Amino acid sequence: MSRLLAVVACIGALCSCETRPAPVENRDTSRAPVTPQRAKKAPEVIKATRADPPPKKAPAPRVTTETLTGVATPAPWLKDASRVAGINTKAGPRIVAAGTGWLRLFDGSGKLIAEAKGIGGANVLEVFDATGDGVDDIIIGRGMARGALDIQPSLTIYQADLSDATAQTISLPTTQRAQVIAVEPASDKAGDLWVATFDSKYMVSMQRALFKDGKWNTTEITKVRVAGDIASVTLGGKRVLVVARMYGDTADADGDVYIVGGTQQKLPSTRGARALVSVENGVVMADGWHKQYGTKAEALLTLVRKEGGRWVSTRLAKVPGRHGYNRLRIGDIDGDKQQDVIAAGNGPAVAVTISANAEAPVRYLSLGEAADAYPFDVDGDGSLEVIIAGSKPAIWHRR
Ligand SMILES: [Ca+2]
Ligand SMILES: [Ca+2]
Repeated sequence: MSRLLAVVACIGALCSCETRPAPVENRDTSRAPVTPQRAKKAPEVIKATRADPPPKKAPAPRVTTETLTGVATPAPWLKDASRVAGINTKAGPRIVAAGTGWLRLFDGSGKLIAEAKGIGGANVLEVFDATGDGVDDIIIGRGMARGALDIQPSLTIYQADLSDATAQTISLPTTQRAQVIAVEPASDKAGDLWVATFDSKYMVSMQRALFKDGKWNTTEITKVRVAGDIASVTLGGKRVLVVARMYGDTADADGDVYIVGGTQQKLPSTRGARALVSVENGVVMADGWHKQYGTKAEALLTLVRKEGGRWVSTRLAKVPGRHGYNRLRIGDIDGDKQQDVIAAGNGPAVAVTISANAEAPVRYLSLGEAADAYPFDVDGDGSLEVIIAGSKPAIWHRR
């Protein structure tokens, strides 16, 4: 109201002093139509101070395709988790979540079942039988995080009770950059893993970890510059290690995807990839990355399979408005008997049907930023839900 009074007072003052010289800030004083100019402005000001409600804006057209598919039930108990997974135990399905300094097991309702402490941020969280007793294990890789910068990377294998007494630790090399990138089974028998971990700022060390005589031993296979992910792929009955790179050997070179060892056979990709996940005879990759991610990067999801001795690439989706995913999982989340790829790490979690025939629609599973998304039958009814970590943690259910 004081502003209205000031405006009215000002207008009144202008009317009473038409002959007053133009203000000094007006450069062309000789031609400055001081009064008409001000008078022209005045009605606008008065109109704006009326009590009338502002004209209603037409609703903005909904151009986004980010329509939630299914129901994302909020799971506030997953707050601060950066990695999530699921494990079937004798007591039922359990949700596994990891954050900086902690690893927790929940039932489907969010009740805390068990907790283990650990040092550092959660880089990697996987569930498979690493030790060969026929029971799934929880494998967690930890590295530096806010408040834990000066630490060594670690890889720990827990049983589902999360007890330290039964946990196994795989020693990782001392490094300048404590960050575990990925862990994958290296063969069909347990106690044999591939582990990718940063060795220095840009170099990644590929390790083979073997469990023998009650302990884990690691051997370095090779070093790879800026690897983003690895996958363990079975081709013709033999398991091979595939590595994805976001950059090439020089600062300006594009990344690539190739089989480690032998002739380093390349898989087709668009400028390398940030994430990989194994499928039958190949991988799904998150490619399209570019260091100028604001303008040149594309968030692609691409199926690359070996067929008749050659690599065949099929684009599954290009997600609008995103620059690339770094977490991929596989599962048939809609029950149509076709596997879906679930991607996270850049905006909401999305799912796309894996079809070798055509691009498929992108389906949004969450709101907010999804740091991780893991398909798992949380309630044990035979259909998959998706556990989502991030700014709006949730359990996605299909409708
Ligand atoms: Ca499906
Ligand atoms: Ca279910």
